Amino acid sequence: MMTSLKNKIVLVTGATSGIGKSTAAKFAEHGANIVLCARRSDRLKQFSDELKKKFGINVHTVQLDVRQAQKVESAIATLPQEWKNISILVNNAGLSRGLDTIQEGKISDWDEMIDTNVKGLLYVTRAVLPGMIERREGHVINVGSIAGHWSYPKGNVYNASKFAVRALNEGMKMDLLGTPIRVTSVDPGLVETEFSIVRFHGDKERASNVYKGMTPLTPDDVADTIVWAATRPPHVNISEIVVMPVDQSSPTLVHRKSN
Ligand code: NDP
Ligand code: 8X3
Repeated sequence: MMTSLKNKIVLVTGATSGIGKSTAAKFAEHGANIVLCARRSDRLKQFSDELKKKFGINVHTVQLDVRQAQKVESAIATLPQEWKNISILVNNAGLSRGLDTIQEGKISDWDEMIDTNVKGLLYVTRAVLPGMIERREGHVINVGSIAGHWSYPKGNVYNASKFAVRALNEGMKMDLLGTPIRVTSVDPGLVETEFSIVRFHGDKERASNVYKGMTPLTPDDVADTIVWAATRPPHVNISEIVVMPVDQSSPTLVHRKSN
């Protein structure tokens, strides 16, 4: 029997944009109640209102920077009673900064990627998992990347952060063996979101060139994959899914139309 999402509590990090926002909306469409986490409170408020109105579900917002270990711990520990029983955690908050050789890379960019993509994912998971284990119910879904399967020139630290997510995904499944908790990594190729604008520090023209002449994935494509993994029968663990646009076969092999 498929796992029902109705009235389940789903916590999504990085829910103010792109893949996280679409994922929250897809879970809401299936009747789940959603905890939206991200740093931009104006977006959280607006999106929460939209979800409640459109799907008639409950939404709780948590303004949270996943890099702040103590704040993450206290945000999860002080969730209102009716929001404590998180069934699904989607570790999606993440970013790339810069596309530079190691010899020219900016240390502040490296810190931001490692602190968000690796340490932030760990802090949130550490705070949420004990409750899942105690209740004997839960699913952690990590948003990795094809960048965690293949390195590419100048991807260095972003690649390393996503290789780390893959290692943590594998390790979590091992550490949770013997519990009913499921662990999945969803690893997309090119998805058109704010990702490249963030990578290029706000340079929208450079960002749009990343997707020029090809058809990228949409955030909804990735959200569908995440929801599919979450709705498999409880004895089925989808460990890892790589999802790419038809126009892409590795980080650097992208088919582009010339005009
Ligand atoms: P977006 O930039 O559109 O969204 C990123 C989200 O992460 C935003 O909601 C942002 O919210 C949140 N975020 C960033 N830093 C933090 C932080 N420190 N604390 C809390 N939230 C944070 O990018 P995507 O949707 O594309 O990225 C989502 C995930 O998908 C990332 O892990 C990315 O690495 C991965 N990915 C993306 C691909 C792509 O091609 N786009 C391909 C493969 C994987 P706010 O700024 O409000 O905090
Ligand atoms: C994002 C995809 O190829 O830009 O994780 O690194 S890529």
